[in-house]
Amino acid sequence: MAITNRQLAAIFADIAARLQIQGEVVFKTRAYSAVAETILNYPRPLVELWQEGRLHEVPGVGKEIAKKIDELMRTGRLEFYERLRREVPDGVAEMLHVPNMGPQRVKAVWQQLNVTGIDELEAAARAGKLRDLPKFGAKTEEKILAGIASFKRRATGRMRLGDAMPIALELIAALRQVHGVRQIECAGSLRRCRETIGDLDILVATTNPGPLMQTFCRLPWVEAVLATGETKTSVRLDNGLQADLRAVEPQHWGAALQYFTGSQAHNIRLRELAQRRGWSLNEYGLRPIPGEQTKSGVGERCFDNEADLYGALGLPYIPPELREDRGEIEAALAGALPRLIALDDLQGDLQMHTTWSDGAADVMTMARAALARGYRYILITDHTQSLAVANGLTPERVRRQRQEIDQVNAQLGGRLRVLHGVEVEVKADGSLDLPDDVLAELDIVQASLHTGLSQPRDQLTARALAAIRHPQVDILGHPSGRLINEREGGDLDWDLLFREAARRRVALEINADPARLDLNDVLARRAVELGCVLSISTDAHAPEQLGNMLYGVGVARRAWVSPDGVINTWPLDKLLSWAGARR
Ligand code: DGT
Ligand code: CA
Ligand code: CA
Ligand code: ZN
Repeated sequence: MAITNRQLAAIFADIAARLQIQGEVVFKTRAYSAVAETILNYPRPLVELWQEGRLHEVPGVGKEIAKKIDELMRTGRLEFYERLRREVPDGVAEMLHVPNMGPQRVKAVWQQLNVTGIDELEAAARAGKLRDLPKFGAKTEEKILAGIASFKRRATGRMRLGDAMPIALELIAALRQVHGVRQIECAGSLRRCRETIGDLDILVATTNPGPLMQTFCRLPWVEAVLATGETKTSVRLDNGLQADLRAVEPQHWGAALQYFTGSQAHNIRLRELAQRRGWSLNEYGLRPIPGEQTKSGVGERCFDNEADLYGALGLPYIPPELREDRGEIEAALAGALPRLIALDDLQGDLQMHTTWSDGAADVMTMARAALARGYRYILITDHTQSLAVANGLTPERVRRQRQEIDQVNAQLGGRLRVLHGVEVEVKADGSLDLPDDVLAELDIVQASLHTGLSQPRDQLTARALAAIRHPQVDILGHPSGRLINEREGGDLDWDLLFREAARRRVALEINADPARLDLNDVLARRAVELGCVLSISTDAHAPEQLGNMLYGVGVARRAWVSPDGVINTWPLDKLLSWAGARR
């Protein structure tokens, strides 16, 4: 098969990139990237010029490059390129596509931290490992994380909640200072805690919108102002996300916040309900429909808070996470809204890693961080032996880790209980990666699938079922294995799995890592419907990642989950007797 111009151009562009990372002199790398550009835009297929012996007519194609094109046309491969690919791995070259990662930075993280791909780069940045490299610093680390978020967003046009939330909070903190601001909140999908965000919608109640709009345009995260007016401004942020700022008068705050929180589907249902009661509903409030008799008399009604608006329509307050038209309005009318779980309900975190496997901190550091969050217990769940890339635990190391955990518990003097667990690999045949007697010594065992996720449905389901039927397994971790914007989850027979988990009282995890959020909202709701208990855990690989819990709670709220069905809201003795009852 003939090589197309596009393929040729891609090879030369890639050669340029890898040479740059190696530190090759600029004029050489420029020659390759320039010729790539030329070939991509060349009006005739180069294979024809090659056949005619006229490659030298292509601008930028000198002797060296002509020889390489000839080798590619004749053999379909280029030895020079193959060698370069061995020297600079694909994952390393790919990092060059991340905004804010130039060749020198790629080289530095690769050679000094042994980072060989974008996911590892993200993990290193989150664990604070980049800031200490020469010429990096905390600011650069932050910029690289923004670059990764922007890179990953290209797949779907939507950004992960965990990438959007921190910047939204920073924007809000900055704008809150502006004179005249009474209320400020993020509306839209972020407030509803969707797993990905299309754009940010910031809403402000103010008597003085002018200075607010000006301040917004000048914030350091703003890369471009797309449109600006008296009460609305749209900008593009440096991570590629669009942010809309709207200002409303304080008396319209409630109606506006409700309107701009959405979802659109929820709002449509709410407007229908209002109409049946003789009102028209918009972002300013309720207005009587002319000629119709309204229940509450006449005149327009403004709302300075959302609850009053819902109340005026005969409804209890509906939390934003439920506003997806998934039965919440019917439930509200019937007085059957669930009491949703909140961050404060959690007494512990049941999945985290330490330096015993691929975590960044030791047991004591994680325990102190958990104590600072007000937790009563944590479960340490390091990886097991077959996950060699993560330095997984052998039986012997599990037992040594136990000694360290006992020491930490002794030092903590009962303020926090550190439980000993593992995140045991479910192997390709459904068996577990540690012997039963080792698992039996642990307080709580979490099982996870990290490999073979593309197996056919029957096989994958059988593996997951085998795991939850194992007498020592208490929790199934990140059950689908999906990575948002990166990898689809496994194809499982969910109902079958959920029914079995419910029967065995094995918990299913909502993994709060913003890249996972697994189970997702829809599956978690189904699991609860079928009688399952859940755990919500961060899977933290560094102490600050314990703070990701809010994303997991967001998913649980979107799944209509109440606290009593979540095992880490339980007191320690209840948790341990639940685990003990299965063995
Ligand atoms: P996103 O940005 O795709 O993640 O999702 P949302 O829900 O944030 O959507 P967005 O930003 O287009 O609009 C924010 C909210 O404003 C939306 O949830 C409901 C409300 N809204 C915006 N435009 C309309 C509209 O044309 N009709 C209705 N009913 N509501 C709208
Ligand atoms: Ca939005
Ligand atoms: Ca918007
Ligand atoms: Zn790990």
